[in-house]
Amino acid sequence: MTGSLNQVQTRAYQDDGFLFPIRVMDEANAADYRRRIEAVERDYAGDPAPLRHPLNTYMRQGSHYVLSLANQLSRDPAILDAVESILGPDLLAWSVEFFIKEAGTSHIVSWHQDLTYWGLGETDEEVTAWLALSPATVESGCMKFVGGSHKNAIVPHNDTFDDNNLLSRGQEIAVDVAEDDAVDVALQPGEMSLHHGRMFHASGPNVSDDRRVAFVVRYITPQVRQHGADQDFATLVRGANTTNHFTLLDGARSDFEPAALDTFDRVFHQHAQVLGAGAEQEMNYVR
Ligand SMILES: O=C(O)CCC(=O)C(=O)O
Repeated sequence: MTGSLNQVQTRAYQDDGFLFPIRVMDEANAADYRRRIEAVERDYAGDPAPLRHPLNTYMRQGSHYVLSLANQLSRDPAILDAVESILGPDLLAWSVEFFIKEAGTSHIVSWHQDLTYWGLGETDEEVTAWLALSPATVESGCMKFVGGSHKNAIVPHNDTFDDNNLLSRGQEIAVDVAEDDAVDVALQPGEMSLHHGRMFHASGPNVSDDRRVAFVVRYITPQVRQHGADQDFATLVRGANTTNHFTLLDGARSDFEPAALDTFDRVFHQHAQVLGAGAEQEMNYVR
């Protein structure tokens, strides 16, 4: 499958700050990826935890440093073709994660703009690719977007540290959000959405009887800079690293190799510092 966007699609992304649905693989392929990540969960989610951190910590950011499946999927040509249509030919994966909402749970994601705490400024050179590996419906807690909200600067956010909130600080936009205008981002397995880092977005609880399994990559161009720390890390997934703003690290070739666990910790601690700057409580990376 080639995934380059046409002019109408790229224009829609520029105007709305999001685009969906974009099919990047067939349902059987998506089901296979889901089966593989669920096998990782069975193998590594034991008690006591067989890894240095709870498995979900590895799944919620930097998963491509420790999981070959995440590394492979972050380089999927159809995903990269679509992202290239927005960001251009040189692409780095800054964060790679699995975002899972269990069936029949009350966890939500509050209204937020991704770039608020990432230290990357208000850049237009970042895009999130959110790939459904199970049905993402209103019932299962799909995302919702407010079209055009990426044209705002980063607006004030409050930290709620609400246990029910899947964001690490429970961060929430502190100004009125035009929720009635929000669009539900319903996706079938194998379809993805793209959204801008300043997009106002949120998601509701999963009241369905299936898990909501998503694979999410934050792609940036080499022009982006980390303003919150002296150094930051990323993985080159297409084209060339035309600057040295990010230290390049390799993705995993097999799962949880000892050297990869060290790499993960290096990135994790650095990102925790940037993401946690100014927070009054410890962040939660486990939910
Ligand atoms: O998956 C969700 O429900 C929210 C994801 C999100 O906020 C994001 O990918 O930026």
